[in-house]
Amino acid sequence: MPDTIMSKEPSSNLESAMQMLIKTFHKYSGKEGDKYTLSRGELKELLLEELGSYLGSSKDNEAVEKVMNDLDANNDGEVDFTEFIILMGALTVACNDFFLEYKTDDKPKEGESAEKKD
Ligand SMILES: [Ca+2]
Ligand SMILES: [Ca+2]
Repeated sequence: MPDTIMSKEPSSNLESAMQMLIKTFHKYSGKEGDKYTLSRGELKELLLEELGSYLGSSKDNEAVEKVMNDLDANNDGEVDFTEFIILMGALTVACNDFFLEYKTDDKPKEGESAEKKD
């Protein structure tokens, strides 16, 4: 039962990360309309407040509209938790790709004073 899972203290970082995803979603989804889905406005708020650095310079309505349209798989104008988790999955994959690229290309870049590991 979700209730018993959520009432337990997370025992690992991964469990707390999962709880954070759920809590963050509901923090915004409960603001207007359906409590369990994100409206366009709620999604925008979540993206700007929680993922501002990922959106980078594209903090405009067009970018939010694009994300909304990409995420709203069933075209009901709302992003439900399943649709939201797909975005988080895609972003995490992108972060992992970046991490792997950085790891394999381990030599310090020119002009950057990267700390040397022994
Ligand atoms: Ca809502
Ligand atoms: Ca939807």
